[in-house]
Amino acid sequence: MNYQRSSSLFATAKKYIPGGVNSPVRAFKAVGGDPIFVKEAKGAYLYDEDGNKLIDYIASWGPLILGHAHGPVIDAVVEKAKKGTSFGMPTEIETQLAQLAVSMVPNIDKIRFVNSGTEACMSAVRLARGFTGKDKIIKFAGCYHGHSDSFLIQAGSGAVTFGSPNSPGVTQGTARDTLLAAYNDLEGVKALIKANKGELAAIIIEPIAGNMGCVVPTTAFIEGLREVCTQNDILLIFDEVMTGFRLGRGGAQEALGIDADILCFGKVIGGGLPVGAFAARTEIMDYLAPQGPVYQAGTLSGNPLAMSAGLAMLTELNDRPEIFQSLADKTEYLHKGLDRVLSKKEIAYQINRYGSMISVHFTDSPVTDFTSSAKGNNERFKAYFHGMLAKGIYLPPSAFESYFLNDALRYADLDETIKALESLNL
Ligand code: KE4
Repeated sequence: MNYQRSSSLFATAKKYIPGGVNSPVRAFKAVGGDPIFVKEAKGAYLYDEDGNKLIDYIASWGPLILGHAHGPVIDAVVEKAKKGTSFGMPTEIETQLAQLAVSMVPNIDKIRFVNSGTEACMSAVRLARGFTGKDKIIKFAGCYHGHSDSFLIQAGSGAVTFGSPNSPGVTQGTARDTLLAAYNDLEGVKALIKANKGELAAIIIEPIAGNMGCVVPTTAFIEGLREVCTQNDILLIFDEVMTGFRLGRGGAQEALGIDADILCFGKVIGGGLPVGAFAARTEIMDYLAPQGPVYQAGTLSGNPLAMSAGLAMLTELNDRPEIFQSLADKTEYLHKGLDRVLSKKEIAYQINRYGSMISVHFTDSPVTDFTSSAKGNNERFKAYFHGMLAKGIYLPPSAFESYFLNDALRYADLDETIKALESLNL
């Protein structure tokens, strides 16, 4: 496949945009080579600037769960845009999306819209600190909650790719209030709670992790986490930016049967436009300005254009919940096919999967946390990524990411993906 125009566009982009991209993980640093520039997309397919057609497994990192340029979403956005895009004033559609989200997600009475998952998680932590009057939080190595200072401590996703888990610019003062635990290590969490008695406002976690590849919590760990939070008056924050409205109407809370105190959303809730959100029971949410003392704001928060995309997407998912099972079935089919092919190649590999989230790791030990994920053979991952790309399969350009299947993918696309892997020498 020819990528000349992408490379030329990348060279120009680098003159005006740091690293040529507006988000680091897109730059292919983890896999080498120049990033692919997309011209347009429809359904499960990307069409790049060199005329290549690619089967898409990232769906803009999760949002496009119904496929690219999905008719009802596009129609809603076009119609709304004709009436103005944003007013900085309340509009009915914000309440309509809020009401729908609250009806779909367990344990929330109210929701506040923001413009990204980062804003959602950052605001959720500030709210937890304001509500509890305590400063410290626990996060997990390999989990990524956006690029707010408090989270860039052994973060996952692009932050790991750059091998600079503690980003310059994050002060010691900030880092001091973020404690680090290992995913699936409940004893480690208990030790941190004991050593910081009475100081912990919240524990924030990706309930199904996607930013160290897909990593699934053990039942004992996630149930134990809920228990220790309750026992120690610590708020449990589920970062459902990836899992929310992807694993099912009620996201990871419903799938795992765990009640969180504050929920963070992004990606799917915006239908492909910039929307994040955080939500909780009234007692907590009413601490937020202008109702309560915890300040949080945003010029474009809840803008009707983005709301129209989110409302169209969540309405369809709410009306057609069978989509979630269909996505999980397709992901299981892909898992079995990749497993069948890789098992014949006599190489060490693991495939982690939950719902429509899946990832391949080239390591012989189970991937249950960041340490085990980081043991993956990245040279082999690079060969895998570029080999699949050469066959027209677009996977996440980093081993520290999850794939996101979309509803437009057909079984024929999955077969083509499995066949492409069969042709690779890894
Ligand atoms: P954004 O600020 O990128 O909208 O969301 C931050 C975020 C928060 N929480 C979770 C669980 C997330 O996965 C993310 C963002 N995900 C990455 C992909 N792993 C976004 C891709 C990128 O950084 O360009």
